[in-house]
Amino acid sequence: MIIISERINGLFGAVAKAIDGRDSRFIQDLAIRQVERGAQMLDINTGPGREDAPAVMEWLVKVVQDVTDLPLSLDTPGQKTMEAGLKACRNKVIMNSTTAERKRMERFFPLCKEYGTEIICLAMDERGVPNDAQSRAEMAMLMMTTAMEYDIMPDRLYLDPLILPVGAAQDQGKKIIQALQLFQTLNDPPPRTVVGLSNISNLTKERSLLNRTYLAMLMGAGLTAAICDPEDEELMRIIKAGQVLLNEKLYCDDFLRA
Ligand code: THG
Repeated sequence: MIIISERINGLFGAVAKAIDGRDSRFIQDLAIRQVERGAQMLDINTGPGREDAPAVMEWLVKVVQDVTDLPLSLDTPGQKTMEAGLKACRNKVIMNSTTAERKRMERFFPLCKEYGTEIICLAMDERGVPNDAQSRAEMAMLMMTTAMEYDIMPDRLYLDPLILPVGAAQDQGKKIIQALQLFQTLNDPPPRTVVGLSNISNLTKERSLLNRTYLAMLMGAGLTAAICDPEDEELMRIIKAGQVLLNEKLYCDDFLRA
């Protein structure tokens, strides 16, 4: 399981404030803390409603790269913002993300090829997020075959079934697990998968409990990577235990302390 930190995101009030004040120390301390807590990749998101998103993305990438060599996941639907991030990046990059919308694929797959990145493919299109596993898999397949037309092989993709909040779409939790399993049958070797874990608990009171319970289920279904909060210690304990149980880490009596 690859841990991608969700914390460098203008959605968080303190991060938005640091962006407004171009407080590079705050962002760098935050980035270093993510690495120390076990993040293996950092998601970078300028946050909602910014006219200067391309400039902010460029600034965030530069500031973060000054303190870490970890791969960066550039999280934006905007072409200009994505390009600004790609230009500034010398670390390994994952574009986050394309959807199955033709226009979005036509913009983002050429960038993926030009910059030699990996790319996350979200199972949604202009009609929104489908409400069953089969339709999600059909969209994933469409993105996979379209990527190949741009010479982007499936091993450069991460397929994302798109987690919806349990409070708003309770029937989706199980369907997302089924979608994740279906995705892995679409190619050989099985395509990699990713989720934005905290979506599941949006606007609920027991965020950590829901996040970590769901993550254990997703790990059991073969999830490759999760965008999540490495500062959630209970979540990180579950990940470690899960890795032992899935034979990804060697068992020893002290594994939780190791
Ligand atoms: N898939 C992919 N990328 C994604 C998502 C996904 N990127 C964005 C998101 N979903 C994952 N990242 C977050 C980041 C923060 C939160 C949830 C998901 C979050 N933030 C608090 C909230 O909204 O309540 C902010 C609290 C605060 O204001 O301090 O929960 O699914 N590929």
